[in-house]
Amino acid sequence: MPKAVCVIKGDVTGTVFFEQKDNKSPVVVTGEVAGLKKGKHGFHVHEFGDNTNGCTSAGPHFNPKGADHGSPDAPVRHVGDLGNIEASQDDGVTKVCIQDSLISLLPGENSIIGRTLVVHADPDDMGIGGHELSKTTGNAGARIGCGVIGLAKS
Ligand SMILES: [Cu+2]
Ligand SMILES: [Zn+2]
Repeated sequence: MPKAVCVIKGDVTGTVFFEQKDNKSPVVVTGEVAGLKKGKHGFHVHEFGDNTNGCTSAGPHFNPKGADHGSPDAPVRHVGDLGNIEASQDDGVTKVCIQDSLISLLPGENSIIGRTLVVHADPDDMGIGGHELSKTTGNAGARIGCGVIGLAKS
């Protein structure tokens, strides 16, 4: 059973774990992010596992099909669109608990291994906010923490 892990660094910090039983099963994403402001924060897999210039070098949302940005449960979305995580208070610890059927830990077009997980300052509007950035980034604002997703011991 493939497993992966991501250590998030930046203005916020955290550790996020990924597990997938097999190629027909969703990826289960769990973990914690500390230091968020109260509210929703965009949570995405970005294309590159490159953090040489901080989270900026991770590039755009992971989008192998060239689709529009959307919510995780929408028929049209980027593979990397995992929606939001929500902090219930300022500067607390926010639990991550997501299941996603599009991302994969196995080799193939949708594999997220070696790419970057990014946490944003603002809510992801799921592509429907009417902002000029809604269809590309969900207008989620600055990248306040990120880390490369790597294989973990299974
Ligand atoms: Cu993002
Ligand atoms: Zn997206």
